[in-house]
Amino acid sequence: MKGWMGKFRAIALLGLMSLVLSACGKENLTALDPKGYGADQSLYLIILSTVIMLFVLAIVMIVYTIVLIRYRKKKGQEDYIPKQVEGNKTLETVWTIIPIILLLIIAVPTITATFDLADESAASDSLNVEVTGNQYWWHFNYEGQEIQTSQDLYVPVGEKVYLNMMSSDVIHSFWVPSISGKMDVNPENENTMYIQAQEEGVYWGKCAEFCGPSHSLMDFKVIAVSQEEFDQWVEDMQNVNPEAEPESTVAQEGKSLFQENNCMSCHAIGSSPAQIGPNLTNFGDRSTLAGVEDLSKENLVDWIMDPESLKPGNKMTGNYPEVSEDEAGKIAEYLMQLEPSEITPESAGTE
Ligand code: HEC
Ligand SMILES: [Cu+2]
Repeated sequence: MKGWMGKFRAIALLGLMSLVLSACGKENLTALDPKGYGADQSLYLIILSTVIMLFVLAIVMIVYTIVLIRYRKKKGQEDYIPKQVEGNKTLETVWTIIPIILLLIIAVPTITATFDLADESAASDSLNVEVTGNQYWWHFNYEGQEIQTSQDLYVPVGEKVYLNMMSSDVIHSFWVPSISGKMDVNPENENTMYIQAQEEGVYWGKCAEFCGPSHSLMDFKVIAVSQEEFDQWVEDMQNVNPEAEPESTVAQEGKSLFQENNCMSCHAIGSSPAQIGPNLTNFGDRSTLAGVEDLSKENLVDWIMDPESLKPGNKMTGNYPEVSEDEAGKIAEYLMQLEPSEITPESAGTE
């Protein structure tokens, strides 16, 4: 009875795990389908070490089975003591050398890749972006370009883009599985890495270091576009007039409400470096709200009235006057029409 229960439990656990794990590997959020140089290297190392580990497992299991069958205690030989091999030089040498060789096979490419990915020699001729991790959103400052943006990081495909990363509060970790490995984002010191997307597309990023109640909602995107599209995007972003009057009267009222309700003390529109909250210059071009929810007017109104229910512990809640649904609707109208560029997550392809 006991044995039967044990088997049943094991099978149930296995079934549950396959079910849970089969959900891993969402398109554009998987290290197993690399679309960037760092992710390419990681996958190669994952496969290499897995193959070597499976090889070791197979050898050990084969030896184990042979020993079990061949040397088991036989009838009539109960007192038989097999030949003792303790201290056998040949055996000791063989089982020391083989693991060393296997470890070297893993270590050499690992160390090479580590140095390769830490190479900064091209940094001064490349695009540099200052990345700031905040509870629970990401800020991107395109160095020397007068462009500040949040949540969506636009990069030219095929180019190395150097990220100089710091946190404004606690430790976060920048991770875009399809593009590159992880890098911790610390409050005290700057960490750098480069990303190099190999195909155009939209790649999802995650904060990979527990940073508070909304840690799992600290999503962002890397949007890889052609060099021409990227140049166009840069131009569009640089040409934004933060004071521009919206066309519709509702949006105009929304703009005034946005100014009156303290929103601007945290949110900049245009290339202002202020960043207590996400920069909203191209807010209407985004496809997600606060990194996690589909961007629609309805969701935006809900967010403005009650950000806490979407992202517990966020730094916006309670820091502005209460707004009515009608006011929130007008503000939403204003924010949604902040669409400076034709280059958006939608235009960049798969969502
Ligand atoms: C005390 C600073 C502060 C004030 C004041 C503030 N916000 Fe925020 N806001 C934030 C922070 C911080 C976030 C990011 C929340 C998160 O994702 O964890 C945010 C997020 C947002 C977002 C989502 C941005 C994105 O990139 O998707 C919108 C829209 C927004 N706020 C609108 C407003 C409006 C409208 C007001 C005024 C009624 C306002 N905020 C007032 C700090 C503030
Ligand atoms: Cu985080």
